[in-house]
Amino acid sequence: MSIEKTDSSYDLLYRSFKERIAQLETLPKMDESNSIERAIEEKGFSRRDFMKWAGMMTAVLSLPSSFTPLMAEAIKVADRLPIVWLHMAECTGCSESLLRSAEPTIDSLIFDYISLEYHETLMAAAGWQAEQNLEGAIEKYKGRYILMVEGGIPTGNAGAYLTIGGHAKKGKDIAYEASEHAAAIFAIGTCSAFGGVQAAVPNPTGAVGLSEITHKPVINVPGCPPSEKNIVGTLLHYILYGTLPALDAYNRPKWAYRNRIHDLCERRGHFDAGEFVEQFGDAGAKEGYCLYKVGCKGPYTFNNCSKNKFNQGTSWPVQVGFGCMGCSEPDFWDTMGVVGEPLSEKLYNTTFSGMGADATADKIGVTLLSATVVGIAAHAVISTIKKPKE
Ligand code: FSX
Ligand code: SF4
Ligand code: F3S
Repeated sequence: MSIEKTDSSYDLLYRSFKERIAQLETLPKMDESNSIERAIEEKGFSRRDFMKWAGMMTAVLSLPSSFTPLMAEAIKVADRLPIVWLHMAECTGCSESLLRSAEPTIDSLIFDYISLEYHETLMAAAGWQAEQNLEGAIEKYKGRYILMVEGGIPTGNAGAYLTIGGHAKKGKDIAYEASEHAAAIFAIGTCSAFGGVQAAVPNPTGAVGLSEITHKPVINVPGCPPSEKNIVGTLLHYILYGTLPALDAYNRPKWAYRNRIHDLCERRGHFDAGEFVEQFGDAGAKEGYCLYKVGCKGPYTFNNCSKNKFNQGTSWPVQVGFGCMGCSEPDFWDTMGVVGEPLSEKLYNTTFSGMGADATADKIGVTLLSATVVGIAAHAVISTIKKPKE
């Protein structure tokens, strides 16, 4: 059940955000020579661009537009929070999704601006020095730093499949130790949230998600990769609220993952009308018809891709005509069936463990899921009968 916020509850929220920002402002800046205004100017953005971005992030976090100035204030204090960003077993696509755009974006600029005390892709240090930096950051900012982890964590062979640095420390031990003293923990990407591609059957390295390594609460920000808005939004949410966001059954923030891809899809009208792409490149594809029959897993996937999009907000999988692969769902490599084929055809003789893929992210149940899949498949079949191919 969703609770409508009243004007007075927004007033209260506004005041509590203001207090939280004021509190963070009392903390020392990590780098006195840096400021968000300067970073914006240096990258050629105007104040107007920045406020537009703040407005967009306000909407992403489902707050009213009157909160936009507060959002701009919140990002200014982001450099007071030290961040430790660890890499485990993965492709680094999560960092890359934020950093490697054709032109600098405000999101990538925020990534430069926040205080990344330790980030293996970005830092100059290597080997012994890198290890020392990590230990130093953990010690110095004990209980204050935000831990962001990218990648699945191998546990097989006592964790020996992932050893890092001069002391050959195991990834699982590094992740555990860093989690122990963190103020908040975010698992960035499907690998860190649920194990990801390296955890796919037969999972030779015994890779698991971060939440299986630490006993502390982990906020999962899945996607392979997740959108930069969901990464930056998770940080902004923490800055503003100072608490964990409302989470779904898989510890994903509801503000980002409460809706199904299918329900926010621009091709949904075609699904309902029974207009499907039957084969990549056919006449239906040119008309922008629904991609269900060519393997779109949007009906079983929770994410906000159609709203945020990727590559500077230019596009997302369904828009380019490929469909959703279900990349923000646990074990999607195993449970979402063959890429390019509808899931329904595979469901009846497989054990589907992809819970959470039903009408709401809170309802878990294979039975419910099966009913949905059967319903969707039946709709696709009936639509074909009703609409004979031209
Ligand atoms: Fe995994 Fe991130 Fe996919 Fe890659 O590092 S979520 S393989 S995009 O990059 O962890
Ligand atoms: Fe969109 Fe895929 Fe749903 Fe079709 S099946 S409406 S393309 S999400
Ligand atoms: Fe992933 Fe599907 Fe979005 S494949 S990027 S959740 S559209």
